[in-house]
Amino acid sequence: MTQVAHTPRVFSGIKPSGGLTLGNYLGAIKRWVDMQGPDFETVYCVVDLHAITVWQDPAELANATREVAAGMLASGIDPKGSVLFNQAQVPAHTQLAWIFNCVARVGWMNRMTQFKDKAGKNAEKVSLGLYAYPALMASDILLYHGTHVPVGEDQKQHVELTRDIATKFNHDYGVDFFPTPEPIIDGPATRVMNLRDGTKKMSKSGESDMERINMTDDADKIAKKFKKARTDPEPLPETLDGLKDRPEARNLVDIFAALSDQTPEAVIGEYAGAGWGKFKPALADLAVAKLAPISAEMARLMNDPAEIDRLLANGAERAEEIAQPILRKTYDIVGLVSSR
Ligand code: AQP
Repeated sequence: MTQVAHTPRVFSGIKPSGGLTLGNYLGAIKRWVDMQGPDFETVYCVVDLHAITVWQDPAELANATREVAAGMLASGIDPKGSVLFNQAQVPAHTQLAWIFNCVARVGWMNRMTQFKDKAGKNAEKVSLGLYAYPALMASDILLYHGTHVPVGEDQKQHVELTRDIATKFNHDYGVDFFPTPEPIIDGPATRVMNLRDGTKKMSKSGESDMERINMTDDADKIAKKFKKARTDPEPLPETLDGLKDRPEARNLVDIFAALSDQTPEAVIGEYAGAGWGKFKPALADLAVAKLAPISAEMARLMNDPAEIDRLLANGAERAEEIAQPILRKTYDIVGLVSSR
């Protein structure tokens, strides 16, 4: 049995576990926008079922789901060219996830560093869903026979697990059905770090609002957060090598590079020898120039939630058209009788 033949297909998603951050934008959405076009079919998902692996207030979850969709649209995801939807509206994700729960091994899950980080000392008390989440993520990707998965560095291990699940499924059932997708992790901002601690990544759900730039922050907030961002007393070096062991400084240079579509080397070339008093305001101005039009468009879209819901429903229908034949074939392969 051969793999379903199709144009290379991109799949990626974002959890509506809070508002979007600059990390989500630079590490994911901005790159998703760039991948739209003739080379790929692009499928982008608000992965709401992943969000509930930790407690979410229902009203806030519904709002965040629409806001993440609005952020994607405002950043340039084209709902006609790309398939844009929320995961809960396509039940095939959870149907395939169950099969993958039965393919993945407990030992594989135990190696997932994100689970260890999130569960911490509380591993006995977190939800079973948080533990099984990588199998649902494998289902998200493989349900569309996704071949390319643009993600931030933090998701690399989960895409590798997806490859292991695809390989084991194909091997166990003696088929060549699921592709082994490639993680696409490129550009200067694959791991945007926390503004108060350059060794931790910037997260939606981090403790302090000062540690992240939210896509909805206004110009004053952005300027204040960059001004207060932790750095060291040294000016910017002459070469990128000089940023080794200076994680906070490196992070700000990488953010500048990603926002201005330059390499970090080019940024250092321009700002060699500059102090933070010069670099931080320039970075804040750049961030405001890039983010202000997006947040204005997000606000406009959020004024008409019915329109967002209509777009998500339309995307879900298109997603289902791709997903259903793949799920049906998977049932056949596994021997699950599906006679209606
Ligand atoms: N700091 C980051 N730098 C680069 N990329 C990032 N991504 C997230 N944070 C950064 C990328 O954004 C995509 C969506 O991620 P997600 O929201 O589904 O999950 P996450 O990585 O767990 O994001 P958060 O913000 O850290 O959420 P919480 O705090 O709720 O766990 C992915 O491609 C991710 O790599």
